[in-house]
Amino acid sequence: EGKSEMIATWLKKHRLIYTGATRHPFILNIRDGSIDLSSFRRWLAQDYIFVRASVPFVASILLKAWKESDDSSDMDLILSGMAALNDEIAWFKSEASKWGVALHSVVPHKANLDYCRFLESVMSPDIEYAVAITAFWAIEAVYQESFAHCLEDGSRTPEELKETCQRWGNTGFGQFCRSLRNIANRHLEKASDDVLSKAEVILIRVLEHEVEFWNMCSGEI
Ligand code: HMH
Repeated sequence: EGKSEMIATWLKKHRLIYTGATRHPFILNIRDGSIDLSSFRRWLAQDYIFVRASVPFVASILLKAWKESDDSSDMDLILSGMAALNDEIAWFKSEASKWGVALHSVVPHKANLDYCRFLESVMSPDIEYAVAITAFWAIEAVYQESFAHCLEDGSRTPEELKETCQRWGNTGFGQFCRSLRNIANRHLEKASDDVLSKAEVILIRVLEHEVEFWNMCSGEI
């Protein structure tokens, strides 16, 4: 069994759910300009909560990299991801004030709570580095692919949403995701079959949570 490009193998195998997460109607509606601004505000408020929950998650991956990785450049990349979260939190605060969204009074919806609980489960010391870094890659890759799609030629993304799309759709973030994917592939290559099957399950869980997250933002609640 070839283990050299596990992520590519899994993306082929789970193409349908991957496309469901990266080409969700929420994103397609941004791209075609028909997005309901109340959906966008809901996304902004809920994602702020998710991004805050990502800080300890990424910290847990940093800790696993420090303990388990044979390559010190893994830590550098994960640290740059943490620094980006710091920027992102500041960006959410200023964006929220632009849109009149009161971040301190946001109540997390169920899909968000479920996703944050999932993040917390992956933080457990029992979860192997190869599994956790696969989850981290998938979480970031969905946003990168989704928002980059809103900036492609032919998209009709509203002017006031372009900055948001740039945050995750820019080429620097694309490179960050490719580096994460390379790290994940390198560790999966050395992983046991047991770890491999855990990583594949985690990948599918991430994609399902991403779809539920977009559904929540699109919904009328
Ligand atoms: C729900 N998934 C969700 N929010 C995000 N900000 C990202 C992924 C990317 O960090």
